[in-house]
Amino acid sequence: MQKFWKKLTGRGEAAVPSGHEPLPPGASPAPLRSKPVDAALPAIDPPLPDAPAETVPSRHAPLPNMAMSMDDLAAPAPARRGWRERLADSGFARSLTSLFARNPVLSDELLDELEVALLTADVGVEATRELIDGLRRRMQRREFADAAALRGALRDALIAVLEPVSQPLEIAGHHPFVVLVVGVNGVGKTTTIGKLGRRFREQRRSVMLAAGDTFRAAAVAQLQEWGERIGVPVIAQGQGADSASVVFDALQTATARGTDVLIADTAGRLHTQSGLMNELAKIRRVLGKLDASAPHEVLMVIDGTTGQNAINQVRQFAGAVGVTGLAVTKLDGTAKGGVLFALAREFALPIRYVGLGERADDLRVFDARAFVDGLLPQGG
Ligand SMILES: Nc1nc2c(ncn2[C@@H]2O[C@H](COP(=O)(O)OP(=O)(O)O)[C@@H](O)[C@H]2O)c(=O)[nH]1
Ligand SMILES: [Mg+2]
Repeated sequence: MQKFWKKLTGRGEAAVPSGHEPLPPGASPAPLRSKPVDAALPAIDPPLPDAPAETVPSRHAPLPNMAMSMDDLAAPAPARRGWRERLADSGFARSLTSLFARNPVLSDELLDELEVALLTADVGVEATRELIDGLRRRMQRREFADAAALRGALRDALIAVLEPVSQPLEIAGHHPFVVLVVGVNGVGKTTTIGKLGRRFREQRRSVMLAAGDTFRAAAVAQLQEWGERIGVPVIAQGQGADSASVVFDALQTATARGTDVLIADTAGRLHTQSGLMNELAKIRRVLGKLDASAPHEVLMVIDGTTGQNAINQVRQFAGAVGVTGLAVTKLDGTAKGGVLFALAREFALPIRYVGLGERADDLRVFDARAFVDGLLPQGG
């Protein structure tokens, strides 16, 4: 650790990119289109009968915590951009690219700088030590002919950490399949629900959303806006309603209508932390009254820029509601994306999805190889 801090305050700082450098010549950000996604999606659900608890939203004013308009967010990208393209701008990828460019020759400095890069990207002390010790041993045994060979070994070692947790969410065996989405405020729960709903719609599944974050009025409106965009019903009772009763109603309605997937939003912040954990536990309990196997997935959303604090968050939510899968958002542009490795090592929970941007199609099924290859410089 001492070495790490020395490096950070010394020349090792060069390994930490600003994340705000201009795009390289020739690179252009993908153009944004503002075609509403409903137009592109086939109508799947029959017209819905009026239900008392269901809010069918009309137009909403722009929502406060959204960086772009809903049209931009929900519009499909002209072409699905690759992982490498989305991750290349991330601080983690930049730091790895720069350290291999500065150290073309195999050396102890290269390994030292790599250690700093991993720690800075929040891979975590333990996971970093294991990775670096393994590489150092192999280097001492002269297994690597050059820096490219070491980079190849690093790639394999990073993939080996993530491959076991690269387990996609299978929506099968339950009808409706209930996904309870949890996580602290602002991590991207509601956005991820919108993106997920759209994904399931594209798979021609019927979807319903439950506005279980009743703490803030804007949270309900935000989910309703997504529902409107992706053409799926949203069950809501407005701000201040009992969130467990909203989710209970939603499961009853989804069951009655034969809906394939119910995705429930939840609060990320209440007046007290224990209040939040109690509320989530209560949602679990009431769902279980209708379907003993529900929820079938407790998907915890983590902000990839959070760093090591994500570990504490997962520990807390897993203890209170039994997390079964993770979605890590905002991996585009962050220097902290290494937290995936720390999470994999610490919890071995399946990583279902990653968010590589704010657009509707920027939610990807997690793929360990694509992720690692997106971080490492090309050519090895
Ligand atoms: N860059 C980026 N921003 C994201 C991503 N996912 C969500 N966001 C943004 O994070 C902010 C908070 O998201 P929100 O869904 O409201 O979080 P919630 O409080 O957990 O429901 C919004 O501005 C989202 O657009 C992502 O993968 N990448
Ligand atoms: Mg929300």
